[in-house]
Amino acid sequence: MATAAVTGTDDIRTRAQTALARCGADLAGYKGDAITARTPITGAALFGLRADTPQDVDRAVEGARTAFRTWRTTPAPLRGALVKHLGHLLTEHQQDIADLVTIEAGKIRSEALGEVQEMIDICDFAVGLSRQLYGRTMPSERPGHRLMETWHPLGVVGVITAFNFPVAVWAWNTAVALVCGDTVVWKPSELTPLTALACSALLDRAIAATGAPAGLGQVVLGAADTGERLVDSHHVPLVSATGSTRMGRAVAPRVAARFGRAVLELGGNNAAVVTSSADLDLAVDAAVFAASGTAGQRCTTLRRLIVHEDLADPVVDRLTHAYRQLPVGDPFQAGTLVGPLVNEAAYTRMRETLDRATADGGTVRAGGERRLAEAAPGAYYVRPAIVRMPAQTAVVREETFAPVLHVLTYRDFDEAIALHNDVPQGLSGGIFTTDQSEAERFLAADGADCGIVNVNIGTSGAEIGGAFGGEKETGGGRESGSDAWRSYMRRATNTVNYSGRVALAQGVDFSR
Ligand code: UN1
Repeated sequence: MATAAVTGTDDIRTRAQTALARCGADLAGYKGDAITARTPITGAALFGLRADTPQDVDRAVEGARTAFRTWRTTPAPLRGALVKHLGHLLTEHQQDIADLVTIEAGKIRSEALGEVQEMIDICDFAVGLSRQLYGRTMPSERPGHRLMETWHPLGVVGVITAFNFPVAVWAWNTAVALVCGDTVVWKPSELTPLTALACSALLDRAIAATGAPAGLGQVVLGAADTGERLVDSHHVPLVSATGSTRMGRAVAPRVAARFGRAVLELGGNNAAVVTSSADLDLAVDAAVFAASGTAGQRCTTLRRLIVHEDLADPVVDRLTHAYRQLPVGDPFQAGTLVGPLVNEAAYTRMRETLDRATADGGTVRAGGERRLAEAAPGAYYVRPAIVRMPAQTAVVREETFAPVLHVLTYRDFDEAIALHNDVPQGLSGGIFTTDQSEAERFLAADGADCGIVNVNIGTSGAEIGGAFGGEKETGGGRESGSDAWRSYMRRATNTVNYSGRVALAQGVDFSR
């Protein structure tokens, strides 16, 4: 039981200052009173920072545009050298960035270090990619002609990130955008300005060390108006935005109105099916991490468990038993598995969700109560909750960014798939089964309708090598690995005539 006091705000402040200084970030240069950097560990304010004005955003975009003019013709493998250097700096400063992630997002040590590892991994991936931005050559229907495609840099990419993966999502976008020849203006969450300053300092150092054009990576701090300026800028051909579906609804039409491109990674309401053939030890173990890890604050968090009705009681019993043992508390403390919620609003939403679920006939089988309220009155530590639901009611179909796992039951497999898909979001899904035909059916065209679909793995914790993103209200964007890079480039189809004669496609005859 985590009753020990949490790390004091003064210690946290000192630790943040040390990490920022080691990364080379200029905290003093950002001093101000528009944004308050806080820590969910105690809920206290750490530093006051200035916000970038809309004019500052314009200047950042202009700086990134200027850098783009040089960067777009820098050979891609040389662009890779910059990202390689960034990867080295991230390796060197893995502890520092992880400290800031723990301080601002409340992640436990292992998850904070894992997030930085995800950044290092995407740098490796992008360096390899810098020699693999392949275009195809297609057979031309005309004699003496060559038909091919070339991928060119797009321009300035606006990257908008959320508090819960304050640095990895920036790295997915930035590492790939940079090797693609783009430049980046980053608008981090208001809740995590310090991690952003540290990462942007590391990128600046990598730029200086490799002789890349200054200005190709910019950071702008601020609230919604800062983001809006970036979203509306005609000089930003691609906006990659991660956050709530509500944010995506605001961003997407604005980008579309100016014919910009958007990569959206929005809400998830991820489910896993536990079939009667499942290995229950594995399923329960995986579900506990997926549902309660990161205090339920991943877009891939497991929010719904769809269990065969014959197994519902043993599964819920095992889960509640596991939940009772979960150490909730200071994420800096060794052994803690569940850190704090990001703020009071998250806690209020969690309580509202539990009240609505109960009103719909749900039974809270574990958790939901606040912890450490005396030791840290400004922080919001909660026990992750399990709610047995009689049906997939409206509250279950919404994403609540907190650790609430709704357990539903099914009788036949088609019903399980129907329940799985019957939510507005489509990010990640999983199935626990030892029956190959169930697994294959879940992966098939009439199976799970998400962008990420797993077998015998929870819904969270994807590797960077695959494309990351989802369907429906999740926004349809793909970031990170596989061929997600194509969104960051423009494709030119080229036909070259070396025949010395005019030959028209489709056999058109225009002879005079
Ligand atoms: C997010 O929560 O926005 O798959 C990203 C995962 C992580 C990324 C989550 N690799 O859970």
